[in-house]
Amino acid sequence: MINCIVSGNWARGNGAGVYNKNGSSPAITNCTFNANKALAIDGGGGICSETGTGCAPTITNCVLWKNIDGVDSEDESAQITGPVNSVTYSCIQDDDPGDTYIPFGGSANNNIDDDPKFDLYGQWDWRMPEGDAFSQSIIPWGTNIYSSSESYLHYTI
Ligand SMILES: [Ca+2]
Ligand SMILES: [Ca+2]
Repeated sequence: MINCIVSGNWARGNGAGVYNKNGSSPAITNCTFNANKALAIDGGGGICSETGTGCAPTITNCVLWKNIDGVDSEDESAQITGPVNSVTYSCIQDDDPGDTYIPFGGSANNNIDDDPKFDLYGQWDWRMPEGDAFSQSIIPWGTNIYSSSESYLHYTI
């Protein structure tokens, strides 16, 4: 799954954006998950992977922001829950964005938890401010075969 925006989905249970079951272990790269809602508590509004069946997604260079689970929770488990292979070069919202705790290995995995500051949030536009240090900090220039400096200067996808 490459260069996708996943937004505005709703699930009665787990995994509103992506729900991995039965060992599904996709590579999810250059994707933005925003405003997906799973009603289950800690149900992974953005990405949920079933426990105990070998699911292990590899999540790279993704933004997971303002996904919701349970009763309007926007914590870490609302963004990604369940087993993963790895989460790297990504922005993941948690209870305290911008503090020293950063989900999924933090800075050692090149993850951040800062507000991506979508330019026109709520207007189906996920661009980030031009030249913002944020976008440059999570996008691995020169090592990401799916991106070019031209198209990724302004877009998270
Ligand atoms: Ca939660
Ligand atoms: Ca934090």
